[in-house]
This record gives sequence, C-alpha cells and structure tokens, in this order.
Amino acid sequence: MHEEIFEELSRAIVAGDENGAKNAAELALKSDVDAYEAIVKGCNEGMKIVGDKFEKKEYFVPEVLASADAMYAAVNILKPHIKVKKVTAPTKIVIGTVEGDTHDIGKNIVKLLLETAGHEVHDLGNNVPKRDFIKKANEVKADIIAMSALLTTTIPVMKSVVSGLEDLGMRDTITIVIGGAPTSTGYAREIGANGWAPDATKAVEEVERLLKELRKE
Ligand code: B1M
Repeated sequence: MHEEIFEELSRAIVAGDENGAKNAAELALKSDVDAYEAIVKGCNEGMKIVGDKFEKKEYFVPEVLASADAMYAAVNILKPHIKVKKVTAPTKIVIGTVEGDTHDIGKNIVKLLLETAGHEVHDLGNNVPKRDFIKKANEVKADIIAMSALLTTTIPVMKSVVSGLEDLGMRDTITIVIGGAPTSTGYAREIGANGWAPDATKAVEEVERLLKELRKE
C-alpha cells in the first residue's frame, strides 16, 4: 500500500499534476505513511525521473517547471508532519547554490532533510557568491558550509569558497560539504572539501559522519 502511494506521488510529479500530487500527499498522511519517507521515495524519486526525461529530450523547461510546482505542493503538505529529530546543540549549517547557478530544487530537498535531522540550517538560496557564504558562516558561527551546483561551469566557485576560508584563517573551523550532479568525491578531495554526497539522504549521512569525525567519536 505504501509503495503504491509513493508511486502515485512520483507519477503525479512526473506528470506535472499539482492536484494529483496534493491528493497523493494527503493520502500518504491519512494512510500513516511517514512524511519523510514520502518525500524521499515519492517526491525525490519523481524529480529524478523528470531530470532523466529532460536529458532524453522527452521533457523541456515548461514540463520540468510544472513538475517542480507539483513537487513543492506535495512537500508543503508533508513538511509539517515530518518528525524533526530533537538535538540539544544543533549543528549550524549554511547552505546555498553557488554563484552563477540558479538550480535549487535538489538543494531545497537537501536543506529539508538536514532540518529534519535536527540541524539549524541557514539557507542563502541560489546564485550565492563566495563572500556571502563566508559572511553568513562568520555571522552565525557555522559548523558547516554546504554547497550545491548543477552546472559544470559553476563548480569552481566551490573551490573559491575553500580558498577564501583559507585566506581568512577560518578553514580549520568550518567543515565543507558539496554536492550536485557535476561534483564527485574526487572533486571534493581535489578542492579540499571535507565531504561529498550524491543525493539528499546521503548528504544527511555524510554530515553525521563528518560530525562524528570532528567529535572524534
Ligand atoms: Co538546468 N541544467 N539549466 N534548469 N537543469 C541541468 C543541470 C543540465 C544537466 C541539463 C542538460 O542540459 N543536460 C544542464 C547542465 C549541464 C552541465 O553543466 N553539466 C543544465 C543547463 C545547461 C541549464 C541552463 C544553462 C540552460 C539550459 O537548460 N540549456 C540554465 C542555467 C541557469 C543557471 O543556473 N544559470 C538552466 C536552467 C534550468 C531551469 C531554470 C529551467 C531549471 C531549474 C529550476 C530550479 O532549480 N529552480 C533547470 C532544471 C530543472 C534542470 C534539470 C532538468 C533538473 C535538475 C533538477 O532539479 N533535478 C537538469 C537535468 C538533470 O538533472 N538531469 C538541468 C531534480 C533534483 C531533485 O535533483 O538537482 O540533481 P538534483 O539534486 C539532487 C542531487 O544532485 C543532490 O541531492 C539532490 C536531491 O537528491 N544534491 C546534493 C544537490 N545538491 C546537493 C548538495 C549536497 C549534497 C547533495 O551537499 C551540500
């Protein structure tokens, strides 16, 4: 039954069917489906299929944007029902999509799941310049900077944030996690970031792993 609801959620998102996505989200709640699981297995999976269809030229920009609207409609219904993990001292994370890049659908899912894991997330949005990441990290005394990029042309901004922190003598106090399709664990190593994740659930796991390392647990 739960699998069918995830599939219906994904189907409605792929079809850009906002009402269908809302109905599936409501059905998920009525059927006691875990809201977090519905976002990961329904919404995220649906958007992945949309991305693949765009690659295959089966979908164009209007279809992709209709799917994104359907996804956000479902997420808005599910979000208030997510069980947020209670933590005594939340990790402070500054997140954003790097300068020159306006892709923020994946970043928004990563942000949502990090919040669900109990972290305090400061979202700078998209098209975020190096100086804004550093300024915000300073202001909130961030533990982690999390950067997203979907364009091969914008990933160098990630490197510039790492260098910027080094120049200011802040590099050792801030952990850097990156993600987004053109990035990889190799790229993270190359630019001196601490961690990398291929998707939103793995991003939460990567943050937990790095925090354990920091606390030397
Ligand atoms: Co654009 N776009 N786009 N686009 N777009 C891609 C990325 C592209 C691969 C499509 C293609 O041409 N084949 C290509 C990039 C090629 C490249 O550089 N390698 C591309 C391009 C070229 C462009 C434009 C230049 C114009 C164009 O289409 N020719 C232009 C650039 C605008 C700009 O940013 N300056 C552009 C514009 C747009 C839209 C505005 C139409 C729209 C964005 C809307 C928005 O985000 N608000 C859009 C979209 C939607 C896509 C595709 C189709 C889908 C991206 C998406 O939302 N996926 C994409 C093709 C594709 O991905 N197959 C494409 C769903 C989302 C859930 O997945 O974003 O991958 P994703 O996020 C995942 C993981 O990557 C990961 O977790 C997320 C959730 O699981 N992740 C992280 C992401 N950030 C993370 C951070 C982490 C950890 C994990 O830690 C911090």
